[in-house]
Amino acid sequence: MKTEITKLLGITYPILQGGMAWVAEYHLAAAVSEAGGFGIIGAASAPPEAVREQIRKVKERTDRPFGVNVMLMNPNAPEVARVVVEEGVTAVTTGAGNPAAYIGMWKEAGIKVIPVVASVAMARMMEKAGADAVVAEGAESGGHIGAATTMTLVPQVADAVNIPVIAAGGIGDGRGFAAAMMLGASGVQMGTRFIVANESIVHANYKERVIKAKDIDSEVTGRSTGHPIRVLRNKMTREYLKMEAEGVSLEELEVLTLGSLRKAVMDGDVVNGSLMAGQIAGLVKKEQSCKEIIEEIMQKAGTLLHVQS
Ligand code: TUI
Repeated sequence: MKTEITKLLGITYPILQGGMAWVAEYHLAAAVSEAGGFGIIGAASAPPEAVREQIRKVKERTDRPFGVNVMLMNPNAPEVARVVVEEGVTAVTTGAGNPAAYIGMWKEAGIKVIPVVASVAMARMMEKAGADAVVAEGAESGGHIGAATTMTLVPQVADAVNIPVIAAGGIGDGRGFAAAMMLGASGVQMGTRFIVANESIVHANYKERVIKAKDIDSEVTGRSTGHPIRVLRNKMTREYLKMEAEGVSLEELEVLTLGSLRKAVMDGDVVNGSLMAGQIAGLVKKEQSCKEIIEEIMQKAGTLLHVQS
């Protein structure tokens, strides 16, 4: 399938893998790119030299295009932004902030820039700043989220900008992919479905929680602190939401969540860990290779979109 996104990135299928903190490391990113999608290393709060190492490891595993997600709330973001230029990747996606300060530098280095946005205003601003495409991410997503849903955000962003739009949030199969294209997207980004990929290094306990999750098993913590994060419900979220409702200080809430994503991903602590996942977790039923996931989605989407046209 050829779209503006496959052309922009030089990939076979317009499926990007979300730059998930701790989860999106080199094994997963390389497997997604090898399967014809666009693998992304999630730099999250990793030190710049660790990001460099991750980039080199992907290059050892695949000659296909891949990218890095720069999480802008990371105090190291300026150094990570430079590492990406020094190492050279096909594209950078950004999250949780405004990447305007880095766009010129990345573009000069020939890197495509694809900010993740959660509003029409931000999408317009990014187009003006020189972005090559945007990911319009709805609040069905896991992790740090905006307010609008994918169904409402994607068509409004598609109408507002002239650069290609990638839909994210709530997409987990060929039906979601086809729906996103109907809303005006030229590609999709998926996170939750790739958490359970064979090649994902996420602890088996976390994968099992995603696979067993039902439609309404996620919660949003941190709405009152300005950092809304979607996670699967557990002891940690119950305590967090209770403390949040009691008006506990941001500092105390941070103590509860500090290192909690690492605990979930690496140690498999599904009780006290932060199990970031999107609302589509209810649809994710089994562990498969990235190749199986991508080919299954493209086959179903191909049938649906063909019938449409
Ligand atoms: O970035 C994400 N999702 C994330 S980042 C993350 S790591 C983290 N861990 C603990 C606390 C906070 C973050 C986990 N999940 N998605 C992309 C995204 N970006 N969603 C929403 C936004 C966004 C929000 C505000 C983009 C731009 C923006 O603009 C604000 C501004 O500066 O104008």
